[in-house]
Amino acid sequence: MSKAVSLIGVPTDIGAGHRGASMGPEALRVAGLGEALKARGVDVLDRGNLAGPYNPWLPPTEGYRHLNEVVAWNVALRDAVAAELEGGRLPIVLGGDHCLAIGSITAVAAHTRKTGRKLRIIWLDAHADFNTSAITPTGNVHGMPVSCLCGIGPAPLVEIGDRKPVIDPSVVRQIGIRSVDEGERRLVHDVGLDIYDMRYIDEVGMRRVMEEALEGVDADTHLHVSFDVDFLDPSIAPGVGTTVKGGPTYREAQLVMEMIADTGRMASLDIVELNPAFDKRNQTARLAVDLVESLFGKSTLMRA
Ligand code: 5AB
Ligand code: MN
Ligand code: MN
Ligand code: MN
Repeated sequence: MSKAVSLIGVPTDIGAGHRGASMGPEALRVAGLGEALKARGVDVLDRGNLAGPYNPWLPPTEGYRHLNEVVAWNVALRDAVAAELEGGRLPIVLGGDHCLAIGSITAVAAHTRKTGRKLRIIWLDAHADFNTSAITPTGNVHGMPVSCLCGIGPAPLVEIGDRKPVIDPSVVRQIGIRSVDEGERRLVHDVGLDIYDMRYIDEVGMRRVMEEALEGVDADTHLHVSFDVDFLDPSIAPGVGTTVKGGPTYREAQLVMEMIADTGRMASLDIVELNPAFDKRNQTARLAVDLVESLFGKSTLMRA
């Protein structure tokens, strides 16, 4: 794992259904993300925040809210992430809502093609984020990043990369899923998306889920983690716009992060959907920092 990271703040809620994820980057900084990584021996550069259009807070047009603004933010993020990867640093995207995974993963996918690496995406979320304009119940693009990356979506988003589709659905492993819309359910089934839903996690346990999700990850793999904070159970993580009960516990979430860290292959990370307007005393931001420390090797393991 690269020991040099760059924090990229992306203060926007342009793709979300609630205002406030725009405050996420600052909440993560206040919770001590940079300091916690430095304390682990990581070389941390905080690049500050990207700039982009203000949220006009309009209803959807033709199935999308704020499509032009979503594109502008994602183009800026794509270029910022590409620059960090180019410079050999591990980008940590401080969202911002989850539409930003489009820009982030577009840069990551292009980088893996350039370097001949295999891509594996671990998508930690309560939601599948595979909606389209035809089936979305909301028009919010934070519910569409995975479909857009897989080539299903509006032209300016599916053509944001050097290749369309940006990724093949087979590189994605979704974990923690427990809220999928009706049309979305059919679509993820049709494309064969690999979803480890909460029922499966309950039945086989998080250890086996992660073993399966990480299977095949080797020295040639670029592992991207897209961490939607609503992955976590809302009893421990209230600071998100779209809570869904029945999520992973603190220990289950730590195990996920520890097993990812054990691979040593994480090379890029999104932390998204943190919404300080819903949080209590920044506890969700502090929990996110705690989990990111585990992603970077903090462990409670005594028996190694
Ligand atoms: B998140 C919903 N499926 O499309 C939609 O937080 C919610 O990035 C999407 O996972 C949640 O609006 C998007 C109802
Ligand atoms: Mn979500
Ligand atoms: Mn999401
Ligand atoms: Mn959300």
